[in-house]
Amino acid sequence: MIYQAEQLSVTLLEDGIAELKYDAKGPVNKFDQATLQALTEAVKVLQTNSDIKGLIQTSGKGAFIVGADITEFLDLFKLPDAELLGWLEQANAVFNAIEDLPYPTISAVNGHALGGGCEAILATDFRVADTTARIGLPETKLGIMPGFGGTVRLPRLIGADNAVEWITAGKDYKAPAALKFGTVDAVVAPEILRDAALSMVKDAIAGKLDWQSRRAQKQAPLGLNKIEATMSFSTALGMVYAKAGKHYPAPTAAVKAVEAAARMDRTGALGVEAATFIKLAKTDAAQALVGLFLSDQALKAGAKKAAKAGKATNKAAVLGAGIMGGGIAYQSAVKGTPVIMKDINDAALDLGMATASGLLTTQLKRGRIDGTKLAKVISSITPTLSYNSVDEADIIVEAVVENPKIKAAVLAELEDNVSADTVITSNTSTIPINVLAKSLKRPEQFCGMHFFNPVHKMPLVEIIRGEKSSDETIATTVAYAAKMGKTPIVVNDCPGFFVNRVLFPYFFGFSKLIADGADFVAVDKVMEKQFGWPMGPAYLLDVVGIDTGHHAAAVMADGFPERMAKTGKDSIDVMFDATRYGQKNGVGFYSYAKDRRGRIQKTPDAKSYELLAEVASEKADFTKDEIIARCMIPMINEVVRCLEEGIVATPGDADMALIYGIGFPPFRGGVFRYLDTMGLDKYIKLADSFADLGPLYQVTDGLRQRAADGKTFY
Ligand code: T1G
Repeated sequence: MIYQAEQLSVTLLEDGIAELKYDAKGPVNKFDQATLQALTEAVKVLQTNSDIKGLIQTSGKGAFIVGADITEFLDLFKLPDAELLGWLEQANAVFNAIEDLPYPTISAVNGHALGGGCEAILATDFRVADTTARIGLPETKLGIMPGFGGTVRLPRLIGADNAVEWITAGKDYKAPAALKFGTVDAVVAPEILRDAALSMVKDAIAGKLDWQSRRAQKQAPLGLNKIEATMSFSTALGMVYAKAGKHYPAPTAAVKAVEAAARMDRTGALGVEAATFIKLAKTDAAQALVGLFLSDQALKAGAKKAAKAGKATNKAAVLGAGIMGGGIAYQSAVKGTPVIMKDINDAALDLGMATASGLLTTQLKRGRIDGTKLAKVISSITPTLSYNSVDEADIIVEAVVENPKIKAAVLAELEDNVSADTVITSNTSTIPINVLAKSLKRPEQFCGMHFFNPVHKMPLVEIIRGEKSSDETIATTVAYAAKMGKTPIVVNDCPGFFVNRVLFPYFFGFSKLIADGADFVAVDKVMEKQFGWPMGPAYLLDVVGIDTGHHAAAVMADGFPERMAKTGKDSIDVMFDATRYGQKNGVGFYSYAKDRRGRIQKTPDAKSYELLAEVASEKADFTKDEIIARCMIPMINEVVRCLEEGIVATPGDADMALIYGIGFPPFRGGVFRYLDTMGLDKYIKLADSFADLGPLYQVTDGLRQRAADGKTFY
């Protein structure tokens, strides 16, 4: 061993080959500041030890390096530009030094080599990967871009167009794809990875591999002339902008940086990269997206803890084989938990099985699963009309119709047919868990499990803790949801739980806007294009279903009469009374028809305007800011109330639930990050200017106090 630190070591092997091995104490190798410091020192040894003739760069863990340490980012990004530049320059100095070592260098890549981890392997002359490798530059997903030379070295290695694809998509590539692009030079089985790297470096030392010209090519400016460059980059820029949109500046900034640096030498190109990185690091989008990564990690950690505290689910059961039941059964089975699907009639079971097999067939057609897997998953769903086998399940999800009486009866009957330690959950979207628990003898074994439609696509599952739910019941349910590949978020019981409780005030804000003469198409456009929602409120109501929305609105009005009680007929009632239930029956605010490719298209419908005239005053124009404020303030205030009342545990939980449950624009980071970014004082002033619109616009005393204390949420 010629250098040893906590995170990495350098060993001199036979034949003058040095091995730089990353093997940190924690679960992954990452470039935190301490590792960068250790690498800086290790590289001095590599530069000065005259016995070294070649280098292999390896990892002692199941993955290579996951990149820079994201947990350091929020503090780093707040630093003055010069200090942030210092961080980038330290990494660049050390990667340049590796690239300039006076002997051949090879990386042996296993598992994830992401971000800075990918950039570390780009610094060596060659790369050999094993079949577990996943290589990529995910930085743009965090609202930033590669900062340790990725935008400089990757284009020079695989061409500007390919590099732009890698950098802007932010995804990671499996070893064969990386080989095809030329990011790695060879792919081998994991058992022989190190030997393959050793053999390559020996070949290079022996002059059988021309590492010098390889290196020279990687360091030279891109061989594009100005016209070629302009043409290829402007096409890429157009495509990237069309996909990322104005709210996500990182992908387009990255393309511009690659373009600007294309004909520069390494120093100049790294300078362009660093300057662009610093600009992006200071954007609200970067703060929000990095924050979301951290909140997501906190949720994952919670799910891991739950898996230890709760009971393992080896078999599950779903009661009620409708669209939701079928979707839940599919999701359970496809992620490896066999599931019993019980209903009271064959037709319903057929529908549930058809839902599951339809989803599997789509996966098969897309090449994501093969026929064997399809057969295995289908055979792990057992349809049944009787309770006989239901007791085999460790956890049961009740998903019968959303009717309190029917659910109560089904739950009571179910409890009598299962053993005392079975966990029972209800997939209800509106009925309080404490109400349903009353029909059970063992309410401590019961909680809510609110899936979102379509189950296979929506990442969130709200786990609702009733007054009597035990900690073990919650832990078992959280662990099962995580096993299903979902993000479980635990909330306390209240009407609408968390997501619907905050969504309906937003719909009420929308309805009031319509009543005051706004055009629903214009509102949707502003909420989509300006605010960034995937769907505006009218469109979302159509997708949720006006009948469902109408029912939930009544539940919310009942639950929170002081703020949400009806003051008269509103736009949702108008659509409901006209049996315009939205996408499900082809007409709602919009009308829906399939286009030639079979995709459902919406068009504004004159009939809607005619009907809405009953509740709307004369057409009035609202500014974009007014539209956003009038829709968002009721939601924001309700989210704040939920935190103050302990319905959600943390701002991070709330923000993730909003993003995963209803598509709150990620670049805004959720309601609490949005408030922090805007400034609480500014928000309160804004909300107060709309206070005459009613109690939904009243800011809580808690928020005023927080603002007065100068506190933020994060
Ligand atoms: N920073 C800090 N911790 C990280 C991390 C990272 N980059 N990546 C993973 N972890 C921790 C994670 O918190 C967890 O810790 C453990 O590793 C396992 O992760 C300058 C700017 C790698 C695909 O964006 O996508 O380099 O909870 O539970 O599901 O250009 O983590 O066990 O204590 O998620 O198998 C670019 C982000 C940074 C990669 C593994 N890198 N990570 O997923 O396990 S920007 C990324 C992931 C950068 C330079 C720049 C995933 C994963 P603990 P896990 P997993």
